[in-house]
Parts: sequence; structure tokens; C-alpha cells
Amino acid sequence: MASQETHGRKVRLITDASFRFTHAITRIPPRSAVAGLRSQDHGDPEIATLTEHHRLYVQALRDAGLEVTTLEALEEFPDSLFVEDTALCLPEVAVILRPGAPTRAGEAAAMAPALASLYRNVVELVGPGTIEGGDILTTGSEVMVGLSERTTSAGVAELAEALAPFGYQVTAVETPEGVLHFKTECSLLDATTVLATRQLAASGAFANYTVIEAEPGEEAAANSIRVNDVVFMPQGYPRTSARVRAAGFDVVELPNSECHKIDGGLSCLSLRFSPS
Ligand code: CIR
Repeated sequence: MASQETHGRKVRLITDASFRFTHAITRIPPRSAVAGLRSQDHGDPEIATLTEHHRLYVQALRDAGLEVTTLEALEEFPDSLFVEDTALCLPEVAVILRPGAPTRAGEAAAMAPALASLYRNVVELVGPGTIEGGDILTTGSEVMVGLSERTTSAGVAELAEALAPFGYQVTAVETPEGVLHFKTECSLLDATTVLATRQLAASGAFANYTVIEAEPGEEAAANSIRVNDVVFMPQGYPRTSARVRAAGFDVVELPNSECHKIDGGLSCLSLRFSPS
């Protein structure tokens, strides 16, 4: 397993495992998604369209080479299609997280059985801190976690403790004020390159990375995902997708208008991983 010595401690390097995956888990959007949490009113998502967008998303994951498990809809949890917030999946271990939104807390337990069938090691965080997957960016060398209204320092500390036996470096950073999740404003493009909004790039969080900035006015494009040989980007942000293509990445654009109404981006809709 690749590792490096940092401050006398062996740190596990994630390298390409940060964007090369064999498996994904998604969950069918519930009809109750019309009541999904949102920071601004852009109208309710239209369920038939949301469902079709979700189908295209799952197909794109399969086209990228992943084996996709699609879980049944959970009507009692309007935001349950955003499975990313329920768990962190690394090669050796899956960690069941603790969503900070009270209406979402029960989603984590609902994810546990699917992960238990794919992983030898499943660790469940017990709190009292909270932490959502949307705040976690796994890069080639570290697990970055943005503190936010959903993710507390106690949640980050509990995650760091859970990952310590596996050698992972957990780094706490700030999520900009008023931004839902750290990854609302950034994504990993390869082990050392991120796509980020100008605001997040200016925060200094990515001093050790190559940064491609989303074009001003196209900030929502920063929530993209690298999946094997392609980068999934939301449709409608042509200047930013042109930048990513110009940097040498193959881009697949996917519609995301309905999820966007309830603050969901492309990363939120799946857990992506390669269990070892
Ligand atoms: C929420 O507010 O929790 C959902 N409406 C959106 C969650 C988006 N998830 C993510 O960015 N990982």
C-alpha cells in the first residue's frame, strides 16, 4: 500500500483510488423530494424529470465502468437520494456518517446494510458530533473535511479517530460562510488537481494542489465528479466545462436542474468506491 512519512507518522496515500472506482450506490428519488431541504426557493423539483435525470446519471456511472447498486426510494426521507451524505467509502473501510440535518439523521442507518454486503470493515460513527459526506473531499493524499453548518469539529475528530488505524490523513478546513457543503464548491479532477470556485480557491485550502477555477457566474459547475476516465459535469455551464476539457479531461455533461432546486449536485447522488 503506498504511504509516505509525515511528521514521523506513516500516512496512507490514496493516489488514483481517489477517482478510480469499481462500485457505486445510488437511491431512487422519492416522490417526497418535493419537500427536500433547500437554502433558497427555486420552486419544487418536478419528480418525473428528476427521476429521468437520475436514470441518466445511473446509466452514466455504468457507462464509466461501475457496478451500480440502486436502492429503493425512502419516502420518509425527502433528501435520501443524496446518498453521498450518509457514508465515506475508502478502499479498506466504509464509515457510516452522522448527517447534521435532523430530518436526514435516519438516512445513515438505512445505508449500512448495503455497505455491509460489500465491505469487510464498516465503522459507524456514534456522535455527538455530526458530519456529512458532502463536506468530505478525498484527494490522492488526504481526506479533507470542511467544517460547515452540517459538519462539526467533533464529527471530524471522530472520523479522524475511525480512520487512524488505516493510516489516513484527515485535514479539517473551512467551508465558506453560507455554502451548504465543502464540495458544493469543489471537486477532485485527479489525485492532485481540483476544480473549485474562485471563493474557495482563494481560501488557501488547495495550496498544495493544482486548481482549475469555475468561471464566475458558473459556480454550480464546481460540484462535478471524476469517475474513472471521465468527469461528470452538470449541464449548462459551458465556459467551465470548456476549461476542464482544455486541461485534458474528458467531460460528460448531465442534466441536474431538478436536484439543483434542493441544493443537490452530481456528487451527492452516489457513493463511489473500490472495496479492497
Ligand atoms: C440537503 O440540504 O441536505 C439536501 N437538500 C441537499 C444535499 C446535497 N448533498 C451534497 O451536497 N452532498
